[in-house]
Amino acid sequence: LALLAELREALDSDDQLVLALQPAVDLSTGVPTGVEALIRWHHPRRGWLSPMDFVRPVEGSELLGAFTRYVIDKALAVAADWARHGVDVPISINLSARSLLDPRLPAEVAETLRRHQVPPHRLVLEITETVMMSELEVIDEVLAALRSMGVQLAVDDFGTGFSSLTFLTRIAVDELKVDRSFVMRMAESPEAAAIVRTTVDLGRELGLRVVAEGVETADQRAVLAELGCTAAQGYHFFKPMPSDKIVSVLRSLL
Ligand code: G
Ligand code: G
Ligand code: MN
Ligand code: NA
Repeated sequence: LALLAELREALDSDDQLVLALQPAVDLSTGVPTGVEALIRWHHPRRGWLSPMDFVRPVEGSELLGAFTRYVIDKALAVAADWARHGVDVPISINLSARSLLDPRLPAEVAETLRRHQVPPHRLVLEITETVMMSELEVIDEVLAALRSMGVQLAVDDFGTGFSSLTFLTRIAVDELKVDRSFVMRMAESPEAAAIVRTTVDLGRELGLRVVAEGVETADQRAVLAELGCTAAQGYHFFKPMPSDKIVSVLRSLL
């Protein structure tokens, strides 16, 4: 595939694949609780591409390992830069399911943390529920190894996995991210509101952070506060922004 050949070049060129950064904030104080890294590709001919345009093909290719290492390296470089500016919020990255099948991942993460001198707890790996539900032993082992290093785990798109919650008893996680589909419908749909409330309660009960995603309006923010949710992310607070903008934004909020 031409796209994959071009991506291989992009991974070498170092200036085409960039991270957009979106803070999540504490709903009562406005202080950032973390920042999510979202990859974008500045393609030499096609302009800006969204991860929707290329992550799928990468996941099915032999480039996945190199791509995952690239994202981890860039994100930890960003975290190291923040530390130099006295900013110490955690950075979250989105991991493809298949990258968790690689038993070398924990050692690669450990090496990258050391190289950038970033403490492991500053890194949050976002994983979708579907991944965590798969019974594959190697995924459990990879996640357990990462967590025992001190890296944090978040369940992304929580509530969209159409299945049991048993994975929460199998794999210790630190954070649940309420999928934006529930946040969007919360005001009209009692079901969506109940799911958000239940997730917030579950998080409190299990001692996990809960972050509501995709908050676009002040009304949604108010409903979340009523439901007891303490942290949120979305265009209402910040759109994903370039790495050269974020330090000043974070410093102004901390
Ligand atoms: O950033 P949003 O722009 O459109 O991201 C779309 C989707 O791509 C989301 O599901 C998000 O989790 C995913 N995504 C964003 N960045 C990365 C990345 O670095 N790696 C992987 N595997 N997925 C990503
Ligand atoms: O799957 P994941 O939750 O990682 O996807 C995050 C996606 O949501 C990214 O594409 C990001 O750009 C997008 N996003 C972030 N905030 C908002 C928001 O307030 N509204 C919408 N519609 N999308 C958002
Ligand atoms: Mn995410
Ligand atoms: Na999500």
